[in-house]
Amino acid sequence: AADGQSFAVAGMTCEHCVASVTEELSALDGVDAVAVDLKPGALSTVVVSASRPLGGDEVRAAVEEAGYTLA
Ligand code: 9UX
Repeated sequence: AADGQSFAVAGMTCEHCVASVTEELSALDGVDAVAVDLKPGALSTVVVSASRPLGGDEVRAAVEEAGYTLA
């Protein structure tokens, strides 16, 4: 899942955070894979691979639904 759109997410500190964000983003239409580079105390990098271009608003909504903030 190295290919995809990259987003910076604030507030993720543990593997449960990773699971929550991955679950929400995976539910978006066309998403094939979600890869998270967890950086506790900093901005984590989330790479979303999808069969279509993802809109920033839908990604933001999914991240916020999981309880985090799109930087
Ligand atoms: Mo537990 Mo990760 O509250 O924020 S899910 S540390």
